[in-house]
Amino acid sequence: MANLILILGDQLSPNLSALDGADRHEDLIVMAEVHDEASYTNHHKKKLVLLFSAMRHFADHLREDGWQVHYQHYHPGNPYQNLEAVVADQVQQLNATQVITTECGEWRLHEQISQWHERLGVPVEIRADTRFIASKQEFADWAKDRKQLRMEFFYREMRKKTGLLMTPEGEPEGGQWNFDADNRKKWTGNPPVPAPFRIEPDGVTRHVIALVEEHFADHFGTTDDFHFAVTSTDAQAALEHFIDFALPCFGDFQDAISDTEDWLFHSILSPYINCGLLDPLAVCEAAVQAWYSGRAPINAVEGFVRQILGWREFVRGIYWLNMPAYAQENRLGNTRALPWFYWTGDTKMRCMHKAIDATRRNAYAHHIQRLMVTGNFALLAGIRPEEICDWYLAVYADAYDWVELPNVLGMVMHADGGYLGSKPYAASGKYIQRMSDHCANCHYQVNKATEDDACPFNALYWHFLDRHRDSFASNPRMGMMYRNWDKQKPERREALIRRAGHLLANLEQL
Ligand code: FAD
Ligand code: DLZ
Repeated sequence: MANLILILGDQLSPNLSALDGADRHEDLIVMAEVHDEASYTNHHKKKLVLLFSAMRHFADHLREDGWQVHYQHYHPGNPYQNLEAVVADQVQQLNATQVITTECGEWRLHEQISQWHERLGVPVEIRADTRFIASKQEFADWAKDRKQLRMEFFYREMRKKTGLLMTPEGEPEGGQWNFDADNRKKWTGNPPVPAPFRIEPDGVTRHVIALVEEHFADHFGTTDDFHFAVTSTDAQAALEHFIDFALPCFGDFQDAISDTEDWLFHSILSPYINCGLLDPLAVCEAAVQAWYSGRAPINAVEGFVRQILGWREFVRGIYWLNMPAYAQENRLGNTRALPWFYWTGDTKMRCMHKAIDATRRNAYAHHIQRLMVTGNFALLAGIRPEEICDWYLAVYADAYDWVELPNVLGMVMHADGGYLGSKPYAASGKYIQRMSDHCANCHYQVNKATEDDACPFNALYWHFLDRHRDSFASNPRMGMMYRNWDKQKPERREALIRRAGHLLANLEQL
């Protein structure tokens, strides 16, 4: 009585619920590199290399551990180019009595798998993904009857649930839930940033790089200098590297942006956490241990834990509570197309060029680049949510719909009407100047707003506020912005709106 156990490309965890109670001798694990998953978006080449190589290593590891594994390597000539076709074929070959899988991370594929029991003619058991700290039901229960969903309050529940950074008396360690106010320093070169963790590609990865170069040549990005970990052992080493060298400064410089350093003090762990090579709770526990043993300060450790225990769990909850309608939201009524320079980096705006160029090279940009540079620009320019969401889904090694969509559509674009965040993260060039050293190297002048060489973020910021006055003027967190706008002379306001109109009509030339 054999079961077929399907493991997806982002389920590379030995403690996966689909494996609970499985029989190494009877059951068959199926993993498959398929065209439909590799091309539902223009995945960055490095993301494809990471996933295919990590999947291959994981399958080898399972075999060494005594499991029977059917693994399909990618080839455009394969007869089965989607997961259903691979599974259907294996169900037949094995004469399987049922299919077991862990719930899929995104709506698109989840919808398909939910219908497999009818299409395959065998029962399909879909188990909860226990790698998340909150179950979907737990989040739904928390959200029920709340007028507003705010990450901070959900995060406190997760702190209490896990006991992370909690005293035996049930109080937050350090006397505060949140040390964000300490985490806004600009980075000016000191302390020096640690070298990023790197693993040189082994034979499997080199083979996959060649495969991606051959069959996915038209995808975004480059495979050059691929140095991601592709096994859980190496991902664990990446975690230790972060804790030893970057975590102590993570908090102080969490919001900083640099003209010369791609990674600063960030962990670069999301690609591993999201595909299952690292367990999110274990990552948080390791950071907390660093605080208890005096190796990192509380503002760094709390800030880091909040991102995973708070934001990561919160956006996943929002996603599953609101899909599929959430993906259609466009409450600000945006209509503009995504400028082509998002794909090329070919823009005179230094901050945008640097963020997009890093994205192209690394399949990575840190949070503040995503939020306050490429995201902020898309918000101010009124880009259609669907287009900017698809860009973010394509270009990052950590991008999956469940985490990308709420971050982009909710946090960045405010397209959900403030459901996820209480106010839009709209900012002028001044913010970028305060947090980075880009502006000194930019073609545009950050201290100007209406002239031909003025930083585009400035006039676009005022235009955004002005055109969305009805949506935001009564938001208490935005009152000051509107008072600043209103107290400017009418001629100045007209000049700003004129300049913004010109910029919006000529986005491609910026
Ligand atoms: P660090 O800065 O070191 O943070 C530690 C960890 O916290 C990350 O590894 C990640 O697991 C978690 N985290 C931090 N912020 C968030 C967040 N807002 N939502 C969920 N998890 C978070 N993250 C993704 O994993 N996939 C995405 O597709 C993604 N798209 C984003 C798009 C936009 C527009 C924005 C503003 C943020 C997005 N994020 C996404 C969140 C965040 O930017 C990345 O998780 C982070 O930059 C990953 O780099 P890191 O591992 O060095 O993170
Ligand atoms: C992202 C991705 C890619 C690029 N390729 C595969 C694949 O070939 N086979 C597979 O099983 N999974 C892949 N994935 C991950 C799935 O798309 C993923 O399970 C969903 O995005 C759900 O989060």
